[in-house]
Amino acid sequence: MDMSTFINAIEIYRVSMPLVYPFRTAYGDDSAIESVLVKMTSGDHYGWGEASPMAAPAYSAEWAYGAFLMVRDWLAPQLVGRRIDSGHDLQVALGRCKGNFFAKGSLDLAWWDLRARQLGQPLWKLLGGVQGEVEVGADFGVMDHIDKLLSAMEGAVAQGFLRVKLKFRPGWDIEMVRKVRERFPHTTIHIDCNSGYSLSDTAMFQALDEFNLAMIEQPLAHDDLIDHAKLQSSLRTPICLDESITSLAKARKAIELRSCRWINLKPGRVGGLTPAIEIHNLCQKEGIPCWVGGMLESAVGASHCLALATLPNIRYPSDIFPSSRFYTRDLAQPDIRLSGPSRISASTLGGIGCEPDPVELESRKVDYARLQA
Ligand code: OSB
Ligand code: MG
Repeated sequence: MDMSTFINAIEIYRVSMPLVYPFRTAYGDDSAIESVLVKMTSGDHYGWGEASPMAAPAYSAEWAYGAFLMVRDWLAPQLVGRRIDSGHDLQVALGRCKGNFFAKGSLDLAWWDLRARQLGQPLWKLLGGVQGEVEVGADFGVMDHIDKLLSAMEGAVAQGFLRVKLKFRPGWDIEMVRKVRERFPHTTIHIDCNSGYSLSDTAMFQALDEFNLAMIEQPLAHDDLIDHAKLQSSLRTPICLDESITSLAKARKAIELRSCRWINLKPGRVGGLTPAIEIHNLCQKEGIPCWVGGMLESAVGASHCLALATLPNIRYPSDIFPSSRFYTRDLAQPDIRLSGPSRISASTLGGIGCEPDPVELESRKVDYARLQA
């Protein structure tokens, strides 16, 4: 088989996917997820990628419409009509453009799916995964009342979820954790602050130490490493960085500065699977465990996350959820389902093993572009 990958065409879809209920975090409330799906074609083969930076530039500086334009006008033109034989080649080709990690990530993911389909191999095996079934957690956003959260948690614990992640923001904070801990003294719990705090909140984070949280995800600014190092040195509870880790270089600096003891790996946030694997390998060497985060992607993006989560230094249940958690009908099929309590299996088919349903894709489509060699 000819294993060179000449990129004949790239198609880009901006879609809006209504959520079953609004997702509420420290950075805002969303009732639909805007996402960008990318189809990369080489000869008879194709692969799918996804960028899901959210509709507004509130989680990071990127946003879905911006990512669509970025891929259309700057990134895809660097690839179409060229041979791209590795993730490294692709990153070099896109490297002239600064930042825009989610946008770059959509193309990197599409390339990996394409390559795995060309080889007729499941993506997780091509990435070097150790086993096809991964551990996943439950997570809960901000709710109207603590009783709603407690009963939702009862359900998750009864279903056997191995850990629960709680969104944490001013007004839904330490008192919420106190009540949850009272009711669930032994459950593995962590909080995600989505960069809602500053060093002036150090005393509050120190007070959280008594609740034995598994970690505190991204307490401080989205682009900070230094204040996180200061905060970490004053806490027993480990800090996990999410937003702050946008590249291999940032991961190296975070480790050197001791800004965190865990890293939440999101392929989109770091520019794709190629840099995500590099960060994973660096963390493994440096003794920093990782887990995989999600952005409420369709099954396309979630399947890439699943493949990444099969790597050996993924040591905490990941934020990968059954499609029904967020969507009445997933844009892609087959959708994501639990394979057992707190477990999801990566597909045994070639590539990521799923793709957008054409009817669903058409009905969710807001913008479309096609570049051809
Ligand atoms: O910070 O981890 C985050 C979802 C969208 C944007 C940012 C984040 C999240 C999550 C993922 O928390 C958890 C989930 O998919 O419910
Ligand atoms: Mg997070």
